[in-house]
Amino acid sequence: MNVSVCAGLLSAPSSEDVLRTGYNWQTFLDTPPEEHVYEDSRFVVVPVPYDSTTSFRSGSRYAPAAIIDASRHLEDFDVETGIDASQWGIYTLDEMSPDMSGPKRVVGQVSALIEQVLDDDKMPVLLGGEHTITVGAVLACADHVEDLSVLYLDAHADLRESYMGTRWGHASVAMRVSELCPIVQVGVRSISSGEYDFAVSRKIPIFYWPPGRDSEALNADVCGRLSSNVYISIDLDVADPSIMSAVGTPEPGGMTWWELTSLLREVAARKNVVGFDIVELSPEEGPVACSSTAARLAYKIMGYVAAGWK
Ligand SMILES: [Mn+2]
Repeated sequence: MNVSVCAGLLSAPSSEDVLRTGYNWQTFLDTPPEEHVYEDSRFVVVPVPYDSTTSFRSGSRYAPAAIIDASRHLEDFDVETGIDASQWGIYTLDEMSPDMSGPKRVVGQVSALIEQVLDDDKMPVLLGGEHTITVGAVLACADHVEDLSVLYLDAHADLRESYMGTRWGHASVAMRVSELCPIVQVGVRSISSGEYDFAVSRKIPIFYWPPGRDSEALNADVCGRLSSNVYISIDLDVADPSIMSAVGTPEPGGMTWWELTSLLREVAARKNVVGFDIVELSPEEGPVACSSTAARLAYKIMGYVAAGWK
């Protein structure tokens, strides 16, 4: 939340303060320009407005802007963790301009971007866009660290070899990721028989939803399946439509806010989180509360990670 305008009124304002009448800097948390310094930031928000392989309800290209806009209203302090993750610096890149010649090209673009962020020793926070962009991020992370695994939260298994003529679409993301490093899937409640057989034959751990046991046991089991370095990918349709209806392909019976955040908190406490993404928000398909929920979720994870940096 930007308080520089108020602060400016208490002391003799500079001409710059007088001219600064707006609040909307279009940065995550509305970070004002003087605090928005790439070199000083541990988190880098990477907005990727791409949704061209979406097969049902498109519109996730509008999600990065909607999430960043909603983040203006978040408190910097998080009462659950007792910390203010913004102290570690959050830099928001300009929206990536997707190469519209095909999803494979977009994967390459994302990969190059994330590679740079990791080379600069920062944590990428990818805001989609459709799930396809995750493949690019995982490519970069797998290149950057040893012993990487992916925690993949999604209502859908996304294990199709190809879908609607492309191997790089949103329905094949977990399949492509599983070719790069081990993957652990949580929250699945929509899967084809072919995908199911594939997951069994390849021993891909899938924690279906509902889990049929308490969160503590489940979270421990999920952590036990992950390696030391973890990339987290969150398709927002993993959440129940009662809290997240603004997604392209909603599925009933999903995770509650507390189930989702308790798992993420546990993973951040026990593993080295290399980066994460939040994808598949389609802001125009649901109430504006969904954009706020997505923004809060992104900032929650930053808090869980930063708690380990204290
Ligand atoms: Mn999904």
